[in-house]
Amino acid sequence: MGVVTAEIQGAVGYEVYLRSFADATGDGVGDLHGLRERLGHLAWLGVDIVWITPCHPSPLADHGYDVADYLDVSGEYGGIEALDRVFEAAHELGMRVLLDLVPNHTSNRHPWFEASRADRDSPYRDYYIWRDPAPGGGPPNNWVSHFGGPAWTYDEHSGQYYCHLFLPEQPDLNWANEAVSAEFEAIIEFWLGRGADGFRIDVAHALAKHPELPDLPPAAVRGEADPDDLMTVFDRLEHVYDSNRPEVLEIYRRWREVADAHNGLILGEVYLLESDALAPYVAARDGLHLTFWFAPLHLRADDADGLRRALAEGCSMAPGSVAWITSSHDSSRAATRFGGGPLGRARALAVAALQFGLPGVAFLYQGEELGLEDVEVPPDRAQDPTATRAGAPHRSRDVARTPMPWEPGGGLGFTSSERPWLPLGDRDSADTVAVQRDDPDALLHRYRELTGVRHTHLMDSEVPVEWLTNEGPVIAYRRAKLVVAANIGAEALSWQPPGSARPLWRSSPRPPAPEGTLAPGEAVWLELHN
Ligand code: TEU
Repeated sequence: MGVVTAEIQGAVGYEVYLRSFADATGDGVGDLHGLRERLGHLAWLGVDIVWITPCHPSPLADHGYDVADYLDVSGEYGGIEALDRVFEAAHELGMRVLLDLVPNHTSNRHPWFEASRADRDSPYRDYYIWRDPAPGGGPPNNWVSHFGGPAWTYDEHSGQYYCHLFLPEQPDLNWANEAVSAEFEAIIEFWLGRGADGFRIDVAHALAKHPELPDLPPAAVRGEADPDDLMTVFDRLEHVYDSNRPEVLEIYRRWREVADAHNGLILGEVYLLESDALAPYVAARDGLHLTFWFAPLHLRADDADGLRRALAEGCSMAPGSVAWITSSHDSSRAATRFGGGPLGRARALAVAALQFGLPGVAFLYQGEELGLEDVEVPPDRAQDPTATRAGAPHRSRDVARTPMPWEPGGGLGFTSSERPWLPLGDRDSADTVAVQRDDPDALLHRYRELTGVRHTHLMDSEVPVEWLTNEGPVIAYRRAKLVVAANIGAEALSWQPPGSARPLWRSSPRPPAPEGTLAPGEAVWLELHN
């Protein structure tokens, strides 16, 4: 399976949404000095791999997912030396650092795009996807942007359209051009040589496009688009030519060689919700080391059967190659999605407990360890382009991106600024790291114990997962002597392990559940005696 994949088995990952993690400079925006000062929290929690969202210079049309220079770090975050210090401090604490690599598109302010747009004869013209208008005028095909509207913008100056699967400020690179491949291999070499331990690869499924850019067929089953929600148009098309093209796998084969030469890790944000489609990205163990598996991130609170299926499907891919995730900066937080309040928080912990017993890497998103719920962001404070531009405020990702609550008081220990870039929301002192650390009953300690049992009960990724329930709100499985069970329903249910066992970890429901039952949202880890 390769050195890196073997080394990271059983690891715990953590997503740092940099702008909202810790602000050391008092400007209301999180930065790398702030992150370095708070790395001790992550080490204490048991984190092995820290993924930092993009920190490169950017006009911030999509909060850093529009990169203007891949080889530097934004001054707003402290510049490149501040990132060097983060690498050093993380390594001293035994943690790896993954940068967020955005290879599907650049910023429209990247010098490559500026040169590409300025002159049709520039060598950079072919770094991007330019096409003449369709025969009667208008965009070259029916592709649409994730954020609504056509995936094409007309450039008056050069008389052609350019392709963008996200905002017009995020022009898509042309991965059929060898020069683009060479640029990214150099970028990967640069950061691995400078102290990064690998990359989370943004939109990893979409880099290669069908060379003829044919129209996309309509999706078979998804009904009519909502005219008030531009983002629904994207879901009404079958993404067979703009996504998941076979050529994309070749890109990761090349990156894998570069990464392995530096003991670096490549983790794809491969946003494909069927395991059959996703498996080829990791199956041959010659491409991505790891892929995120997003199916568990789209479930309703009470959909136990869907969750069981999503977990089992995740296990059906190459063992040890899945990065498990229940929350991210792109989705509503798990505690909210699973119903909010004490039950929502308990279910979020229960789902984490299920994922933490599985092979691969289990990720937490900042604040998940505190049981944080979404924050409602008023329209006049909205930042996310899905809210401000795509006509889909109810889909705004701002709700999961508000600042991390470290300590009680004015700026919650996040900032000394009066006006953080996103509001702090109605967090109370019991939500903060400092208060939860002092309270042995707080969720933070349950998450920390969970990372602990994951590490101490590490087993070979080939040890199969045997499902102990096939239906109903109790999800339980066994791997060798380990048994993990969770009740994600709203009622207490009776449940017995398949033999005598000693407890390794429990989610401590209040009031405690009687012997032989699991309370709503309760989860346990047990070790069978034989
Ligand atoms: O997200 C890409 C992506 O695939 C998701 O936006 C997905 O389409 C969506 O969650 C479906 O509901 C990445 C980043 O994580 C995101 O923050 C960026 O906005 C986006 O890429 C563009 O770079």
